[in-house]
Amino acid sequence: MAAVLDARFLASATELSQLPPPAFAEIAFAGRSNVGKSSLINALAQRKKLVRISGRPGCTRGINLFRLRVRLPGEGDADAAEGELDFVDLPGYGYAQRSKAERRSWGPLIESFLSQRPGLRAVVLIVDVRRGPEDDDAQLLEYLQSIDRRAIVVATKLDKVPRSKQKLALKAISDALGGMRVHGFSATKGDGRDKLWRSLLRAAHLGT
Ligand SMILES: Nc1nc2c(ncn2[C@@H]2O[C@H](COP(=O)(O)OP(=O)(O)OP(=O)(O)O)[C@@H](O)[C@H]2O)c(=O)[nH]1
Ligand SMILES: [Mg+2]
Repeated sequence: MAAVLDARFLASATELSQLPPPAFAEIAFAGRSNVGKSSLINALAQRKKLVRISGRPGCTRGINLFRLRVRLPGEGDADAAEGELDFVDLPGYGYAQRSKAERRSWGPLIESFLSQRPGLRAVVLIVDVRRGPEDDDAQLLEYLQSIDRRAIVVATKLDKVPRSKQKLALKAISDALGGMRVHGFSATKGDGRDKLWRSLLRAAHLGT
């Protein structure tokens, strides 16, 4: 399902005005620094190196835009349709080693993107399944709700939790978020990929 026919880097920006005007539905990926945003995008796109993975946290500093062409799941192969959508890798937040000035400069960039980008259909909020949502995650979620943006919560690095404890870990995160649906995901193993794709396509108005 959701075969990715093509995935390419489109643009990078440290200011909103540097981004190309929206052409397709956009899905943004947000989360704390080093949580696994870029890895998740690569796993969804089935490309090992579409997005650079940081050895050091805090690697993704600007906004990076990627364009994907996907085969949409249909009734049969004969009438399989295609669709395009854009993925937006947002800079990670909450990295303590960064200078105060830099940390402060990120809030507005993320915030202006989330509030002003007209084609934005959903924001994937990524948390570490072992840590759950932290204060800044909860604040972002609240902000998204206040501006009426759809949030999709993903708990990643699921492979780091023993299989027998995964359900409980996901339930705890869902409970902490007032019962929101939480997608388990592992970029290394591919767990959760199909279900997450289905949610993304639906949010982009490309799926059923
Ligand atoms: N075991 C495991 N490791 C992961 C997973 N996802 C990411 N990682 C590792 O976590 C580290 C950070 O991953 P990135 O994808 O660069 O994280 P990021 O959120 O994009 O980081 P910044 O861009 O720096 O904010 C890397 O060493 C990845 O290999 C996962 O699902 N499982
Ligand atoms: Mg990154």
